[in-house]
Amino acid sequence: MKRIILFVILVTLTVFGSLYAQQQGNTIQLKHGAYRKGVRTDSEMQRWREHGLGQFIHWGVYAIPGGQWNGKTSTYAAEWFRSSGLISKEEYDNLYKQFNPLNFDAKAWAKQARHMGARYMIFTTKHHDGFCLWPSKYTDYTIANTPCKKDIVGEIVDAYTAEGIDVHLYFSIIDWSHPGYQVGAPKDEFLRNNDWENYRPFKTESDSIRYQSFKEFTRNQLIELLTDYPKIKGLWFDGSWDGAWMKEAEWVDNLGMELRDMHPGLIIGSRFRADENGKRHVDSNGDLIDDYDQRFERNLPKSLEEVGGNDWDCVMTIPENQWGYHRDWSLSYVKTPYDLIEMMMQANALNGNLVVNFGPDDKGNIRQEETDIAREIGNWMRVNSEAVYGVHNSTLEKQDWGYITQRDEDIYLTVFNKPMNNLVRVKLPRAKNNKEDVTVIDKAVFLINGEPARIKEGLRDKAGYEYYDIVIPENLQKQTMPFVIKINLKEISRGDRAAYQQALT
Ligand code: JFZ
Repeated sequence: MKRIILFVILVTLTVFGSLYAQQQGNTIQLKHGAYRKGVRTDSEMQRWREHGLGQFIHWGVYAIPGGQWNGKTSTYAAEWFRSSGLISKEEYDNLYKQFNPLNFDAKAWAKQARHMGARYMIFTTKHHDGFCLWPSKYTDYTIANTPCKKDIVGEIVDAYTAEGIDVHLYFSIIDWSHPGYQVGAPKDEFLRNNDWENYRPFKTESDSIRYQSFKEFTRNQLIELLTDYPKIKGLWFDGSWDGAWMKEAEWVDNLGMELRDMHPGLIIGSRFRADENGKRHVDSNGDLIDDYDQRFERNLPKSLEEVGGNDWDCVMTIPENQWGYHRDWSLSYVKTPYDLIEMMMQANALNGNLVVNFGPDDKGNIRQEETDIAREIGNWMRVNSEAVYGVHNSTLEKQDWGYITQRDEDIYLTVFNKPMNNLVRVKLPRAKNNKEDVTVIDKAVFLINGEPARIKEGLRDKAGYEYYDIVIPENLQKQTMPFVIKINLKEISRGDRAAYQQALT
């Protein structure tokens, strides 16, 4: 009998044990996947999360043609000009000999970024063409061999850091200038067969051997950047979709650890490495690789579900798809300060940062349109940045008039679509003690002038939710830029609700 009981217990344990394991999701054991579930909680990452707004700068020798050559205009992204077909590779690769940005003034750029309200910036140390804006000792294709000779990266890091703006360095894995760099066999070859194990990025053995020198070169340059610019906060990688790089999961993973060891707190986005199955950004188990999601390039998420609980930023161009300087901005729609502020609030309301890209010209000037945008965003931020820095998704449900952000008990309603009846409707959450209490608006004030807002009597829908309307006063009805109403909620007893409503009218 005892044996039978023991047997039954064992069977029960086994069955429930395996059911439990299944419920936990069949996670694959990965050697080079994500090392963490959920977000980083250290102070460096906490600081990054609170930036709200950043600036991206794409600068390099592509600013010389600025999208045009011999009277012809490229519709390609200006920083891809080498591939535009309008210039020979040879001609492009000699442009650096003319790179002489006499008006470059890192301090002026940094001041402008601070006035705009940016809390971090990302700077292209080296784009796909391989030209280095710092005097790298591992190649001759650098700023040191131009008439300019300045250490541009060094000046940027110092100037921005002095303005209180954290610097992250953009680094392209793809490097067309290095003899060991092989355009790994097209990734579609892998995508067609979906057979990662047998995917071979190189056509020949010697390509694969030469690639070793490229890997060493890349490692040397990254170590050099961290050694020479210890003030930086993070690395923003690009071009890691290259098939050869994606096949190097172990090597790249080790390199990442080496860089992190060198620079405690270093922030690396999800665009650096793939796991051993060639999965980028998120690994084969769906977990985010490295510290924040870089997938929302020029494409904001629409909901918190899309964000999946991760940290993220969205880098955004001002024209449609131009990162580097393009002389001709008539090629596409050019975003307005209003558009960019709206994108920033959308990002902030979904726990992300918006990063606005600037592309200075070959003289080192920031174009007039970008200067105007920086100034207008800055003017707005001076009044409303409370709704931007250190905020997160609000417990209040989004409404059609705009976006809602929150910091502790302070809730910020940023109104973009001003309702024609001049009433900003707020749907209030149920009180925690639902039976006896109701939630009401305690305080409401317009950030633009500090004036308290008038609240109209509450309505209640069939599901028992309460709605209150905030009245847009006459002096704000003609306001064309978005404005912010800061509110606080409180819970009062149902009995007091009548008195509260009475006080509103
Ligand atoms: C890359 C670069 O090729 C481009 O020149 C620019 O530097 C940009 C910031 O990054 O372009 C990309 C990279 C990834 C996507 C789109 C464009 N993507 O994931 O959709």
